[in-house]
Amino acid sequence: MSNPQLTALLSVSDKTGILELARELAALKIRLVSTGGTAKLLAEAGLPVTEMAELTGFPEMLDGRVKTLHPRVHGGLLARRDVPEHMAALKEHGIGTIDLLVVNLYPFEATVAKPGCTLEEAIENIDIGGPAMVRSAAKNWKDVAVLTDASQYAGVIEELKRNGTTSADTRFKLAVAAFNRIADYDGAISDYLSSLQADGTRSLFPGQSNGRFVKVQDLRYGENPHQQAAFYRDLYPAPGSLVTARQLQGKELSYNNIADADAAWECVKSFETPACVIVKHANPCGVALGADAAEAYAKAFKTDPTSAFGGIIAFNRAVDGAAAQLVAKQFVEVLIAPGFSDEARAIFAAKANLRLLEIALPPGGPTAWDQGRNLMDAKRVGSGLLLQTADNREVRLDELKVVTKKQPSPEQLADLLFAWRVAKYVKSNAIVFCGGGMTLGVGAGQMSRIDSARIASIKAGNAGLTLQGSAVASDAFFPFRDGLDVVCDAGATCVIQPGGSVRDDEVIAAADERGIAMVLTGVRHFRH
Ligand code: 93A
Repeated sequence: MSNPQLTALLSVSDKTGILELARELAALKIRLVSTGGTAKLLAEAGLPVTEMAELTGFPEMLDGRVKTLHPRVHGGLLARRDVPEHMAALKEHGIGTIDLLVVNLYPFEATVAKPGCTLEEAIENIDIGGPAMVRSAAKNWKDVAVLTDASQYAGVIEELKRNGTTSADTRFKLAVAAFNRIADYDGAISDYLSSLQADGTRSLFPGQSNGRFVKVQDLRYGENPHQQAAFYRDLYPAPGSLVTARQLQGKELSYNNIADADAAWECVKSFETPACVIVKHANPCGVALGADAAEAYAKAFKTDPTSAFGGIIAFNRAVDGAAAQLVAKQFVEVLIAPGFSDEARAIFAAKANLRLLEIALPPGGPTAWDQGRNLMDAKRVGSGLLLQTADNREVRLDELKVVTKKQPSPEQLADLLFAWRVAKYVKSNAIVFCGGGMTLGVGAGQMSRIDSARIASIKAGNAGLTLQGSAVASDAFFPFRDGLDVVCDAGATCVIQPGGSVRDDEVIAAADERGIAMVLTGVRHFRH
């Protein structure tokens, strides 16, 4: 069935599928009106098409900036067919109705995504006439069908063929999709321009999102298979952040992979010397320093070989053949490093599922990357959002305060600072035993500090490691001496903790009584 009175206006930048659509419309005896490039394409294909200039009586002008901004277009789109005065006005001014609008916009997003895009190029790709028509048509959805994406063509054609018209339900859905598209488009323009100053230089810093995020990819599912999920990044990612990773091989990253990879990468990049971090369920289950990547891995693995199975492993040095050979012995979900040698790539190539992520370390070293930048950390709660600046606080050696009679040796101080750095990346309550530049026992995520201490000590025992003479970090103060007694009983001889409890005196006296050294950081690292 066809309706000879129907008119379709076609004006598309992305011409995918437009010829097929136009052919179907023409076959349904729908009149085709089109703008320059689109009209040319249709005419060349032998389709009957009215040029926009013919409809408006004006040539396209100002380099195409004004093509469809005309009452003959907007009157035809906006007139309510059920209001006699509207129809009379159209008649009076010789304007025909437009019943179907097919528009996709100047490729603004793709243009600004190109490296080296100038402000001028971006500006020329801001579509004015397209969104104006889309808005007119979508506002008048009761009478006009508006198509803004090639994926909609087939369904509409099918409906037109079947019923000679589109249903109100279809037109409403198309109108909603149209306004969503315009909102996204305007959002992209607003994001881009907000990031610049008039001379084209940046006004946003890396790591800033301008309150809007850019979708990286849809994910197969969320934390669990029944949850839907997607991955978004800041508008301008901080150099060296996870979103700048290049995946070299392996299966698609999952929601949990990304969360754990971030935990592992953030932790490992906080060390200056070669380090390896193994993460399971968002917590480090092995962290170590070494002369090279292979040694760091071997030590990190020793902390908790059981948990390391199926873990996420991150290095802050390129992975060479020696390290790759060791890692390849265990089951790994994701491996992250600033680089991989050819030999390492060849070894991992045999493990097709293993996801290899390459991320350049942030320039300027582990702590310089975030200086002066307002990196935000977000957490969804109910119908709200908790925002805070990221926990970028690093404690320096000269900030530590020894509060016990016993002074820590230089080796102990080094282990304490190492333990402290690791504890920052362990979920609270965090108790981390360390020695010789490696974790010996990690107690994470318990509701009581004393239980975290007990668990850390049990885990060290299970891994066959001794805690005699170990250094231990607690992410927050000991509220009572009982937690301290547990770590001393386990064999710790020095402790690092923030201090600040009303019972600090009791805890410090207990440390003296047990003959251990204790240093306070004055900084807390809760991580929930
Ligand atoms: O420069 S515009 O903002 N001015 C207009 O009046 C106008 N009308 C349609 N851009 C305008 N368009 C856009 O032209 C459409 O949104 C579409 O993306 C493009 C199609 O042009 P052509 O048919 O010449 O390839």
